[in-house]
Amino acid sequence: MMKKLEFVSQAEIDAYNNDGAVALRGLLDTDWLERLGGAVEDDIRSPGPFYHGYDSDEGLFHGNLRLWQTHSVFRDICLESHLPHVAREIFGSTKINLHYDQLFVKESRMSQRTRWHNDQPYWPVKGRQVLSIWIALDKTTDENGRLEFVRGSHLWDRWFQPEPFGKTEAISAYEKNPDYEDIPEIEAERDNYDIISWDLEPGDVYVFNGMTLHGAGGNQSHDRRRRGYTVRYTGDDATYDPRMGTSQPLHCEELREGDPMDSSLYPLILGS
Ligand SMILES: O=C(O)CCC(=O)C(=O)O
Repeated sequence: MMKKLEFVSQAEIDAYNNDGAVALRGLLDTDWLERLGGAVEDDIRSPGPFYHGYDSDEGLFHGNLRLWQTHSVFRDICLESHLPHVAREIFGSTKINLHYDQLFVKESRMSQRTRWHNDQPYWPVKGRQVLSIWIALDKTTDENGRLEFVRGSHLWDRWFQPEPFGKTEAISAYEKNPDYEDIPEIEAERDNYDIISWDLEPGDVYVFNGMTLHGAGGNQSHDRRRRGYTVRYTGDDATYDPRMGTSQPLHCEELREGDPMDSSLYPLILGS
């Protein structure tokens, strides 16, 4: 028997499956937003070990990952909140593992774009049940850098070579994977792509597939930040795949290629 849906509607699941991205409204309440807001300031003041800011001449862009391992608020939202249940409903899976979490704070007047990319080429994970939940901590519009997605690109099965995001990123170059292709000029040829996006209120989220092409404008606002916090989960079919070009901080010594993700880096949260 089908399990009853508690957090998402069937229409939202269909949109995720067909388009590769969907906006869910009001997923985080004010209590979570306050706790996360405080945790973000903690990380800016005293960044956790995987800080890799994307600052450039164009402004301040604080980035970090694997925050759940060092801050209790990030740990709680990743492991103990309703977010893994949201992922399970969307996948229709029996199990959920945390993949990792990541912070993207574009301060006002930070004109640098988030380049177009799809995520899974950066990640040592194989499978279709791989998603991200990008949480808006601020009102997010075209002006301050909302995310944009190429509709249906998660179904292309095209793996684009990872490139660094900014000059101060810890990784200055990703190993070239001969099976990957260079990313096309999406921004210069926007009219050739079916680009979708939504404005978000604080507490709204984007959910998108690990293979969906996405990017974001800079923050052109003079007084509005754009704090985005992403939590990523995997489901039943995900296996470890440390192929060339993937991000070293996501490699896990406990796992061999083809293993299910279950490990201390990718904890099993729901199911078995
Ligand atoms: O927030 C951004 O600018 C980029 C977010 C992103 O690429 C992601 O969460 O995968």
